[in-house]
Amino acid sequence: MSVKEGRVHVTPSAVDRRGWFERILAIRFFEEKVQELFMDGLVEGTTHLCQGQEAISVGSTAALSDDDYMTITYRGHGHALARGMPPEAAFGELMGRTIGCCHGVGGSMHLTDFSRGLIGSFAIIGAGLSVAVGAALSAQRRGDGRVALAYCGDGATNIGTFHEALNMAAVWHAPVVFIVENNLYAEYTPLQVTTAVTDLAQRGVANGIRSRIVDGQDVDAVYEAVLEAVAHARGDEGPSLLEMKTYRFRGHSRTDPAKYRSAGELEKWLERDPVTLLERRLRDEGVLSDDEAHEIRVRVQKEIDDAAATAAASPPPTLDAARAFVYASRELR
Ligand SMILES: Cc1ncc(C[n+]2csc(CCOP(=O)(O)OP(=O)(O)O)c2C)c(N)n1
Ligand SMILES: [Mg+2]
Repeated sequence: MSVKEGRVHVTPSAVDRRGWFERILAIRFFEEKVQELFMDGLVEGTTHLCQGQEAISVGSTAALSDDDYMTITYRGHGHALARGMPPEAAFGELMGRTIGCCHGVGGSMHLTDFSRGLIGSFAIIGAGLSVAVGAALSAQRRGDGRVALAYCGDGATNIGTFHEALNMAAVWHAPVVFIVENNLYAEYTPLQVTTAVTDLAQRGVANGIRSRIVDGQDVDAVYEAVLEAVAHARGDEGPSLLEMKTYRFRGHSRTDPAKYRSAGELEKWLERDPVTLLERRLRDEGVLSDDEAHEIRVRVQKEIDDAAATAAASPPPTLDAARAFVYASRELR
């Protein structure tokens, strides 16, 4: 199911896809728990949930090798979990506990784990794109075949850095894949108010980058598109941009009730819930039985609840920790 040593396995196995179902559910349950913890005052600051967009995290990370790079955004809980971050490390970071992936000093918008190629999660929109181009260029120089995957939202495509990163990647033929998660809103503003084009893939084309529009609700479609783009990048055929059409089921952040949506819009998108779509397809194909689906749901929910409890029992960092991680050690390079 992955791209390794130049081989591309396009057809994922039944075992792989059952694994995707577990992962997509884990992200959905994780985000529901985060909202609960936030309302209970256990998550400080803010938090940005990704319900509705989980197929993108799961499908895209499934197409990567273990040593590839990823830069993600503040809406990145799902990406970190899909990349293999243990839920207690993600919960711990959100709750400011030492068990957190950044020892509890980063918070919700900073889920980073170098051991998994998660080289940064960025609150400044568009910032991760240029970092991914840099990582891709480092791989190109070393000739180690690594690829960088950079995620951003639709709003980020109006930021100067977006165009700078795309242009540099195109000019230098960087092995990077840009994934634009077009969920139709930047904070509380609909896309058409801020952006003159409807299909953001056009912006890749304008920068000389191979670009595609992908159904972001369909994990199989996401996997296939990213697998192809990654194979191009690894084969020295340059960068790609994939515009994933998607939707967030919750508000932008915290307690945003998302009253700015048009009537019936959420309901229309809920009909294409990525979790339901995958479950229905796996059942129709006979890959997942009713009993198996039930067993997975119960097990994954328990794993998420247990992880939240484990994180909550972890102590907060001491003041020394604030100074301890300011500079990178040589081992991180
Ligand atoms: C450079 C910069 N400008 C403004 C902001 C404030 N801001 C935070 S999220 C956001 C909207 C981004 O929308 P989008 O890129 O579509 O991502 P989404 O939240 O929908 O995932 C804005 C403007 C910021 N974080 N960084
Ligand atoms: Mg958006």
